Amino acid sequence: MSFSGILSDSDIAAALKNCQAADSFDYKTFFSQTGLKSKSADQVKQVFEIIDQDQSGFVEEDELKLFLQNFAAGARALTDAETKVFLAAGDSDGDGKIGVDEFSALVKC
Ligand SMILES: [Ca+2]
Repeated sequence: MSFSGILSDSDIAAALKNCQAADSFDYKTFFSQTGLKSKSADQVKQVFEIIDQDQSGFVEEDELKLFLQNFAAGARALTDAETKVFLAAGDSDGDGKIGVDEFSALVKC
């Protein structure tokens, strides 16, 4: 598991279970339940680097859509509506993608 040493498997499982239904994903709840919210800046950065699958330095909309699959391979994709809300929440400079600073701020909000 790519998040081993950062997040606990049981916290991840509980957070994923809570957003199994389409359009039930809430990033604040998810960051809180996975324990990510209380992690150090370095650990949040490590998580960002996993989510940024093509290592472009940004999490783009297509990567955000598959956000949950970083936590469990069998997790669902986010719906278009969830992806848009998530992106809008994180993209504070309006460039259409989420940088590491934006991600860190979003996790802590
Ligand atoms: Ca990327």
